[in-house]
Amino acid sequence: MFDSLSDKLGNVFTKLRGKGSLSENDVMAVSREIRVALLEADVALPVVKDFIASVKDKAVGEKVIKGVNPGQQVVKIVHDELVKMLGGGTEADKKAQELKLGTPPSPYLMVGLQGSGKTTSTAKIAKMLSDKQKKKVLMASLDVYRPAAQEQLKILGEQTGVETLPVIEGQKPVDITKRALEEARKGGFDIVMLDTAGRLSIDEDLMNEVESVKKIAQPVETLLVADAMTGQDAV
Ligand SMILES: Nc1nc2c(ncn2[C@@H]2O[C@H](COP(=O)(O)OP(=O)(O)OP(=O)(O)O)[C@@H](O)[C@H]2O)c(=O)[nH]1
Ligand SMILES: [Mg+2]
Repeated sequence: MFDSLSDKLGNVFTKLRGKGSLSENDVMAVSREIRVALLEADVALPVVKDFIASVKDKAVGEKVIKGVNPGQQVVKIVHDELVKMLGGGTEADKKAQELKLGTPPSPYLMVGLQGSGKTTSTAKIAKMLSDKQKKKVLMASLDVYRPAAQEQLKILGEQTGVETLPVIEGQKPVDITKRALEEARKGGFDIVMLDTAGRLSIDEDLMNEVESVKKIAQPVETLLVADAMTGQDAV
């Protein structure tokens, strides 16, 4: 997906670079091509519209068109806008993206479709929190359905050096949640990460279960894990 997007944008830019001067029509034509490239890469329409509008805004200005090297300048404008769109963001944006930390132990609930990467992401985030932010993290698997799911988290815990809640065979997700919160309190943990079983929104029993877990855990963060290749269907 990214390969085809960068190929297409590359072609647009190669054409531009050769141009000594640039008319408003050139900018329009370029905008159209970028628009198609982004839409084909499954970027949401409102995002594309905003993006094109702000590129056009900056590129059509007198300074660019009459400048020494307009083609290059437009390439730079597109580049800067792409960086901004992909999360450069302001300080306030970055602040908003940071994970919340309530009064310890803060419960984090990991949810998402089957096989979307919940367990892997649980371990990755736990490792980041413990290595970079020096937090004491406890991971607990609530996946009592898929064979070896709890074992999977335990192994990831050993690999990352993050503690996992000892597995008690036959315990239900709601009870595991209570035990995880209790252990986290007793053990002085900052964060307790609850890795749920994968589910489909049409599976009513499992949806009710995650609802009860949520009620008990009162998570400060509920993180939806989605496969990036799903595209906009994920939303
Ligand atoms: N390429 C790639 N593979 C990933 C990534 N995250 C997870 N995987 C793989 O995707 C598969 C499923 O990952 P899990 O973390 O077990 O997914 P899950 O959502 O916990 O799965 P269930 O608990 O069965 O619903 C595994 O083979 C992982 O190695 C990722 O970021 N990139
Ligand atoms: Mg899992």
